[in-house]
Amino acid sequence: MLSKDFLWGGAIAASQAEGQWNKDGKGLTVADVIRYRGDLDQKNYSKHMEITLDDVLKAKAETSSKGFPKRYGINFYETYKEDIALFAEMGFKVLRFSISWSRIFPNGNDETPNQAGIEYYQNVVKELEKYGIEPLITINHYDLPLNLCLEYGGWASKELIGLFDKYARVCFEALPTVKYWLTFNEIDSIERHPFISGGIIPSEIKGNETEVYFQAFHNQFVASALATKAMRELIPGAQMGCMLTKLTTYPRTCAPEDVELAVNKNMGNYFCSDVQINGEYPFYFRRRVNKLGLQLDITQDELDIIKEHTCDYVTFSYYMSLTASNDTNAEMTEANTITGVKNPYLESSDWGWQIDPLGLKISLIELYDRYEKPLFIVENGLGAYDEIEDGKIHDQYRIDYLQKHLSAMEDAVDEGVELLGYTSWGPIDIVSAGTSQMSKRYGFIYVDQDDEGNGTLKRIKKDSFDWYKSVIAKNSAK
Ligand code: BGP
Repeated sequence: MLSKDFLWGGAIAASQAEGQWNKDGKGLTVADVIRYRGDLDQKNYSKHMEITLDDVLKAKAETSSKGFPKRYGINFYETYKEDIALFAEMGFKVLRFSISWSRIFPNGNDETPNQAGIEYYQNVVKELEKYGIEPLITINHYDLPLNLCLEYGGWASKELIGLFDKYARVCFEALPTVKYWLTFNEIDSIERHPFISGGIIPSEIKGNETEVYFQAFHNQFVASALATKAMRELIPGAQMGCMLTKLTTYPRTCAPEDVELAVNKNMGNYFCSDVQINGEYPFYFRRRVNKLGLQLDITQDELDIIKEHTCDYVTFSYYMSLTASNDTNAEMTEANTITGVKNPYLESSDWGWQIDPLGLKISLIELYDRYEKPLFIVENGLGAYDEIEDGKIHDQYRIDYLQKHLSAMEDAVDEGVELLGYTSWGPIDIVSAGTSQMSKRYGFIYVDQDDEGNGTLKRIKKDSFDWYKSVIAKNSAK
């Protein structure tokens, strides 16, 4: 049985929803230089994530938002009051959203913060609190100020640690009523897509790529720990979470070689949350550093900071599960931010993500067993093509996906997992992180806009809107 104060809601990110990419003093972010690539295979996440310095500089010079969906999003920057009213109508208790660093410090390293940016987020929090909706804020969600990429090489540079601390402190001072915080979205994703997660352009790396990524991991861990320290000073009682991409991986067969592969992949999936919850580098990290002979710049002071300021709760995104196989001919399939080996026992979404509700229960129990900290599902949902028929969107496929995942979630809670809440990803249709599509829709609310940015931006409730409203009212999906 879910607790009576279970936090039901939804999750969005600034660069996928706000739009108004250059309004009220906002600076350019790494998301603003990502073009929509309708010519590419829409399932191939990593292809869409590829970018060179030349691509970045050409995009930086573009003054129009045409072709750059993350520059216009769904205009949440201007429609947030109407959209929040729709979330309130469903009975939301929490909304996860992110602050765009470049609305606060346009270049990431400006002397003084941009007051208009601060006021925008204060107004969003005020609007949420009007309806009794808790804000859950991600301080950085795939939209690093572009200048930090170009001037410092992104998170490969320790310069960003102090700049992030300054930025996080401005957020805490501006929003002292916010109780739930996260530092980096899917902090484990730097190796998978270094540009949007770390502001690192792979083709510009001099030397060992893995060494740069592991240095970036370390720098983000230190920055995250310092932000946790700052939050505790500035908002006593607030909670800091870590956030991982839960990529639950099964061995494709019981062959020991497949099992070993799956064990290593799952160990690799946990190492970031291990650092942020346990406060030290786990065997997995040390083993890779030693095996690869990585030379990292890690000081004892930094290790002490990581040790002292660990997180209060564990959050994660879960969409699908994967398998691992040594069979080089095994059929592959796309997944969230990576490609994996297809599981013949599971159905797939239109983007190849394998639908595994029981995998969510397995993930919850594994995470709770590992950390014994409160958990929070901050992303889950089905990206699908929705059609408008007689002015309605009959998204029974989305209801089925969510109902099965929520039921599995409740089963895990019935077995003793402490779960604070659930925020479905994209409660309103927003721009896809991986492919910049609008047509990959997750919402309970349809937004009239296509992949090229054409449309009225009209909001239309889907069938799943009333369904989710009833789930929240019953405090159960069963
Ligand atoms: C996660 C990101 C989110 C969200 C989600 C769905 O990795 O944290 O930002 O976008 O993936 O991915 P997509 O939007 O590519 O379907």
